Amino acid sequence: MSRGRDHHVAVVGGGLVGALNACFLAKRGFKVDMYEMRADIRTQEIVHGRSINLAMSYRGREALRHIGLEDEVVRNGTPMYARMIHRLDGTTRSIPYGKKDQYIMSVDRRKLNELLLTAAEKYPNVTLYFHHKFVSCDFKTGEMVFENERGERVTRKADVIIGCDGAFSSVRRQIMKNTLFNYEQTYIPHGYIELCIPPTHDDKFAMGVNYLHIWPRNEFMLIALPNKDKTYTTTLFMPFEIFEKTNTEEKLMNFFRTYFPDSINFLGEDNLKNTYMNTPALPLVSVKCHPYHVDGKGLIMGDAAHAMVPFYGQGMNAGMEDCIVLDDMLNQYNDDFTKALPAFTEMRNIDAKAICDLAMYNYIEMRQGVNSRLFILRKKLDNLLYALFPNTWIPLYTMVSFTRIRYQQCILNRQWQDQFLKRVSYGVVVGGVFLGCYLVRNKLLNEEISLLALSEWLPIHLSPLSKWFGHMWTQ
Ligand code: FAD
Ligand code: EGO
Repeated sequence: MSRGRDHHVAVVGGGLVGALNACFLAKRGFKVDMYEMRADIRTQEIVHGRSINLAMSYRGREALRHIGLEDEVVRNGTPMYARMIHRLDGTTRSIPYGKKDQYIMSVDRRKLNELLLTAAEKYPNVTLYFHHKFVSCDFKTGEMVFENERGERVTRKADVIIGCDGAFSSVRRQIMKNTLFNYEQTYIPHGYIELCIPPTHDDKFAMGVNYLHIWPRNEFMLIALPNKDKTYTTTLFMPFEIFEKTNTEEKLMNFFRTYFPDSINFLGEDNLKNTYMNTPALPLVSVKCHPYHVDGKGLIMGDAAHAMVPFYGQGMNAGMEDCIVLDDMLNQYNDDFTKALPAFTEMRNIDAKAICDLAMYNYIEMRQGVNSRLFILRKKLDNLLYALFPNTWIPLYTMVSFTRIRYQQCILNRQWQDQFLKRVSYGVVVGGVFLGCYLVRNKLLNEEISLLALSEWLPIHLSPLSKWFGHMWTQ
């Protein structure tokens, strides 16, 4: 069989994962053809689509480092060193993500995509095709059918077809027809719209810059990520049912005054009304499937393989990490796709399922009674234990966002932590009561802190997390 330089690989989809994957494969020396259904975004004035900016963490950065793009992306992004929690009364609290060098980055989706396309194009062995909508293929012969701008069908050929064509993947649909394939998709009741917080009159950021701003309100969630142009992209998540009910400007303003009063000043009333009334809420879907490969001939990666709800900020990061995993497999099997592709499924399926579950769990947890006070306490407790036992006690968010510990292992570690907390929590609480009484009597702690600690640490320890995962993983 043909290997290495003379091997033709087709990458379907020129989004974040497709363009990055083209770079990875080109670097290995394959002849790469990338097919994107849309126009070249670098030539477009307005690009329609989802989410304007994204939180990039360690896994995404590591993937970019492999192809020498990390520094440029970091230069173009805005670091977020902490989350800023906005309480209902308008007061804010910030809790750092970790040590100074542990931060997530707000990156512009379009800029990142453009950078990746330009990087891919620089390889002499890469060809980019736009206006090529993948329609179908035969994995045995490697023949693919595309539809061009004028609706005409064109046929192309490749030795390996890799689908990086997003949550509604056509390549996946093709795999579904051909082989034993398990597939599961879940729409959640929530949808989202994006709003924009403009700069202030004197051209400054309206809020703290280097934060991920979160307004946790159970059923409703608002988040804001900073952009380079001093705006924030603000995302409102809420049930479609509420979107439909909130259908007049008056109802909208009442809703915001009730749940996000401080955000109105930042957004501006007219801006808020205009955007809300003129943009439809978009759905959120979670996809799990197995396997990801068809013999040594086909593969799906990124959202095509594992779309997830955005409540962990890991979709793009996981998709980019896929590219590292495939690269590792090709190293291990000396560019033999018949061995590397099954190995990719074997390695990645477990971890993709894990991060899909973690994202869904965050959705459930944030909805079910995680008010701002509990959120702050849980994060503080995590940070405290992390500071005390940096090697043993790594908070879940830290494992997921600042390490490349396998997603599945992150869950297992967290289960161990929860088990441990459960066992010692009674002792800690009893000891804490005595210590607390002692400290209060000696006026060493103010009343608020000790009361909060006593009344809320216990329920946090006994959070249903471990039970929930215990249930899931023993099924
Ligand atoms: P896509 O970005 O969907 O790209 C697929 C590409 O394939 C597109 O260019 C499309 O035009 C093309 N295509 C589709 N069908 C065909 C076809 N038939 N033929 C040819 N081309 C085709 N992730 C994070 O890591 N951090 C975040 O903060 C974050 N926030 C998010 C917020 C929201 C609201 C949403 C919805 C998602 C968020 N994500 C985030 C997830 C992230 O957007 C995705 O995981 C990521 O875009 C997946 O990249 P992809 O290349 O696999 O798919
Ligand atoms: C209790 C409450 C325990 C995406 C909440 C854990 C996600 C979850 C959507 C944040 C950060 C990047 C994000 C944290 C938790 C992006 C993220 C988090 C959101 C929503 C998001 C955090 C885009 C969950 N990271 N995160 O710890 O700061 O904690 F709020 Cl709605």
